[in-house]
Amino acid sequence: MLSARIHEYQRPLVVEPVKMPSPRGEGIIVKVGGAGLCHSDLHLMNGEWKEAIPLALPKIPGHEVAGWVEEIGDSVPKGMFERGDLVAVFGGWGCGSCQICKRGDEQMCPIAKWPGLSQYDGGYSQYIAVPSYRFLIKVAAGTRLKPEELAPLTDAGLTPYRAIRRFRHMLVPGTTIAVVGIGGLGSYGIQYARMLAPNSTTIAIDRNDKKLEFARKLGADHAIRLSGSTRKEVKEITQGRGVDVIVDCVGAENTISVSVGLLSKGGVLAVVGLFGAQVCVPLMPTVINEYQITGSLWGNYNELCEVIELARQGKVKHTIQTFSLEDINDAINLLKSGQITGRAVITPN
Ligand code: FEH
Ligand code: ZN
Ligand code: ZN
Repeated sequence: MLSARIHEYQRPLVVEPVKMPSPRGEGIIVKVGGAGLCHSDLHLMNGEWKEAIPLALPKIPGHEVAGWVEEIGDSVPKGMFERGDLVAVFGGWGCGSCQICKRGDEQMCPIAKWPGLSQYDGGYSQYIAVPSYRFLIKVAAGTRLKPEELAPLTDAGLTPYRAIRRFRHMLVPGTTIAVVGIGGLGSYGIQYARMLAPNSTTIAIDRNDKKLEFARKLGADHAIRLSGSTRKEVKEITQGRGVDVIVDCVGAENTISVSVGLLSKGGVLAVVGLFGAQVCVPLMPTVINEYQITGSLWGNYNELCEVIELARQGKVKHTIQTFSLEDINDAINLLKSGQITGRAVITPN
């Protein structure tokens, strides 16, 4: 099969033939229909995460995957999957037995493995070996969702969903939610803000005017530029109250520090982006205003089912740019230089 692999950090991926995997036990081989390109892949390929996520190279990255069942392992319960089924790959490969997995958050399992971000190869390949059928979500036959639309839902379309869903109880009428960074995650984030908090005001924040325009099209009530005057503009929009829930899809040191300055009393800053290395916030305002600063990791299996259901109902707008596997390094360069609107998706088959 043809795959794109990291051979050396800070070098382009090498597109080359690799031995096709065979299904083992409860595993399933999926023919990749789409694999979304994530900023996490850029950090990984750049070697920035080599201590946190040590990889044996060469490695096929790609953790946002959908496609069709190709081969089924012997221990997969009979009748559960058929060859050709359209499936989304849930990327938090937990042990299934620990308390965190049992409570449903397999993406947070202490020994979770993620495709392309662990010893398992990912989806920038014609085929991916998924170690268990438990990590597949079958998409009902007859839905109009294409694998290249489904793939980004498993990460970019899932991560902001979890973050907003966790704090939706705070988003009563008269409140405000802001999404910082209108890239792959943020473009879904704006849509979920409108869906899950229809009576709150939605603000999109980005430094790029084109992305702000895009956010308005996706339903943001306000789209404002990340700059020295962001705080003043947000104060005006919220009549001095500040923002109740902020989802920072960038996670850079400056987006975090700007975001903290926008919070309402008791407001939540949920950081989902991983651009920076530290969260540094001023202590006094954090304590006296009871800010809640939290991380939010990806999403769980059930949340992914909910996201896919919203998409099946036609409620999610997909903005994707597809690239062949041979052109993956072009897609990577476009993502690096901020020239992708929505998600770049590799379509290897
Ligand atoms: C990164 C590293 C490890 C787990 C999950 C992640 C997410 O950012 C994937 O997008
Ligand atoms: Zn990702
Ligand atoms: Zn576990």
